[in-house]
Amino acid sequence: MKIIDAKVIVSCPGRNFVTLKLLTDAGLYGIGDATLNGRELAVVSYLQDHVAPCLIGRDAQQIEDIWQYLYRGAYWRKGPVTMTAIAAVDTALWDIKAKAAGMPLYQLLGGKSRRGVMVYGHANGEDIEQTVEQVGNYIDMGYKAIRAQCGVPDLPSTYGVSKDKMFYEPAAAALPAENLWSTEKYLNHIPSLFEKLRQTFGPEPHLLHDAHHRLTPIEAARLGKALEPYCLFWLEDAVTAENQAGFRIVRQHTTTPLAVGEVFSTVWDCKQLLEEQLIDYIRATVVHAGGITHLRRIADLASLHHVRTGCHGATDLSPVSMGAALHFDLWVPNFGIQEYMRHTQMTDEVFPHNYTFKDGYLHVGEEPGHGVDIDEKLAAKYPYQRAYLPVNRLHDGTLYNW
Ligand code: GCO
Ligand code: MG
Repeated sequence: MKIIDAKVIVSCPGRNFVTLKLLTDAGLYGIGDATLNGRELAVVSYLQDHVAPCLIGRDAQQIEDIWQYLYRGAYWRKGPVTMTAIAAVDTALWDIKAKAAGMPLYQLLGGKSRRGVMVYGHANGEDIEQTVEQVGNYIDMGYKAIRAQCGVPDLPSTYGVSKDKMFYEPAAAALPAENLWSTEKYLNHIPSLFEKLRQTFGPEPHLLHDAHHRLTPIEAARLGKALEPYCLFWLEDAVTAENQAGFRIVRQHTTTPLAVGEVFSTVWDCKQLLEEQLIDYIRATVVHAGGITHLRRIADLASLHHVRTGCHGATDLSPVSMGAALHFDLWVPNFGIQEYMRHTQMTDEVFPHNYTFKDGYLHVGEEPGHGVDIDEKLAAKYPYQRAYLPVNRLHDGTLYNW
């Protein structure tokens, strides 16, 4: 079964998405997500100019060989642009293989390890009261797990807090917005949010929080300790992880479970974190970590060290990523949780899909493949719009982590 065409489709139904469609001479096609928030066109060029010419004529069934060809064969390894491009090819090839086999993708991976995929939603508010109300809404919708983010007094905008409560979207179609950040104000405020959440909702709902790489290891340790009485499911991205050894300090001080890795692109980004058991959940996902083929290797290493998966699932990952991740989640033995931010109706229409939400779980359909398609005609109606994530500065103007 030969690959005869590789189409890169850019569409902006409210936000930018890059999609790869691989077509074969057997009449089957596969779809992969290639979206890298704020750097979308770099992946488009990587795919169109450098990858597509090498794919034409290759056997679409040789997923592993093609993966190695694109990773080892490129000489320049790793990095988010490369690994997102490889992920798109890999996801499309798994889609084709599953369609050829007449099976939903999870069957090819080894079948279901669970009945459904537990997901967490995003509740956020400008203050504690509003956030508590939003968490309540998610509980009413049936969610078992909710991430809670809250505005910080005296900071005009805070990561994770949006005007539109259901569809949080941090990228904006302009040059990067500049936000103000104060770790001191944040650390003084956040524990009271979780105190209030536990008082209101009791011990049952899983509560999560994302510190979005804003803390140093010792600050993260302080936050983890302060949150211990409220038994979080996880504290996410407390510290940037370029220096993996930095997590040792956090780990030594707190029993709050730690999650990290939405920006990781290979197993090398988390090798030490996993081998030293410095984290509890690995956030790498299909689209940014080299596709199903590589994510499986990360999950296998994680499982040796008691680390479970918690795939990134923000709205800047297209429904194609979500569909593929759900098949992965259904199979992976050391599954933890899946992030699920709902896409807008406009996005859902461009990407028809068969996954459905019920009682806090997502379920995939039984159609062959990963179950997500692209409506190319509709996609063409929404041309690319340059957009960026914000940047952060401290009070004195120093550029900080966003
Ligand atoms: C999350 C993330 C996102 C990211 C976004 C950046 O936990 O969902 O932190 O909100 O900011 O995916 O591209
Ligand atoms: Mg995050």
